[in-house]
Amino acid sequence: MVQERTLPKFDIASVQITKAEGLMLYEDMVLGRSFEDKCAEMYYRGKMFGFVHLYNGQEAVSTGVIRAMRQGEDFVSSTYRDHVHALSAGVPAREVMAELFGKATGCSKGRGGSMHMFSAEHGLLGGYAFVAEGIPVASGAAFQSKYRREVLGDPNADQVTACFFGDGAANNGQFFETLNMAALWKLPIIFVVENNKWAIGMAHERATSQPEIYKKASVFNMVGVEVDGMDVLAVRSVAQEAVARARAGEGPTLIEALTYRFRGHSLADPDELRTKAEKEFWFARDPIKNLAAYLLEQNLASEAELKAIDQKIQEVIEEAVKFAESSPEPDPSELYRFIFAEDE
Ligand SMILES: Cc1ncc(C[n+]2csc(CCOP(=O)(O)OP(=O)(O)O)c2C)c(N)n1
Ligand SMILES: [Mg+2]
Repeated sequence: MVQERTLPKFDIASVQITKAEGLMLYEDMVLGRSFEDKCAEMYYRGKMFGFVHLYNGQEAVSTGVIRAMRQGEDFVSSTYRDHVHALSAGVPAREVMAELFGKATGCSKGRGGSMHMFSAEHGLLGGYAFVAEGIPVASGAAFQSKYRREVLGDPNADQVTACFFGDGAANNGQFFETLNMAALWKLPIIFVVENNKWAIGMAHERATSQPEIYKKASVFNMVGVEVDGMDVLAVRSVAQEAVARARAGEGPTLIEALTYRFRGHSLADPDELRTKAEKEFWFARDPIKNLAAYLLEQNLASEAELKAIDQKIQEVIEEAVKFAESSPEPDPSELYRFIFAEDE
């Protein structure tokens, strides 16, 4: 069995968090998990088609990073594993579910499906199905913020972009080319690699000469940090530093979050390659259970308050499914719309 990489230590005593912040982080992660569980159910009931990649287990990364940013102002780019990034960015669950059902009310008007969540309103630059495809797109968004601020003199153009991708994507050429430019031009961007140890059935260590991805930042003269991606408070802490660095014009950061997907690569994957011991190592580090325990121990929440959030989220998810089911299909007469930008 492959030895598990040692998760970086985090000084939990350094955390300063209010009750409201703690509950917000908990609610966002529960929303992500419950949404994905419902998705699996709906997929197996034949409500959605094509590949569907779930995010269970990785919630602390989405919540920790995106909830350290400005909702609706900053930008987020994702991969084909994008539902939960969309939710953390504030896209309503009903619009994400409707997109999965291919309905006209979906956030991409039913044209994208699972792998192509998009919302201009929420700064969501899209889910991208080609591995590493979002890296240059996100960097373009960061470039335009910098250009508007420094060249066009717009003081409000201080948006930060978070660019999420997997360990597999970090072996793709676009990663190297784009990180070079982003560092050279000091772009306001955070590259977040979600190292879940696997690229479909390829183990990261088997495919990668230097598996510690954060170290690759140094060759671009960029800050690189590794973080326990199962600990939302740790992720949030490194994300806050990276956001501040980007906003201050001090350039990009590469964050490597060590995490694990609790399900197969997609809902079509029987998940037979990963060992039971490996899965159990990571299941024991469930980020939602971790945060719940912390909030209870610090008297930042009671069992009843956490239960009330779980209940509220169940209602949100049920409503999202009803909305998706009762929404209309896209009208065939609109087949050629939304290919190019249109005037509102
Ligand atoms: C350019 C490109 N090559 C190959 C594929 C097929 N493919 C889909 S997902 C995937 C694995 C990517 O793994 P990783 O980046 O670690 O993301 P994860 O699925 O673990 O979130 C591959 C090779 C693709 N989508 N795009
Ligand atoms: Mg991976």
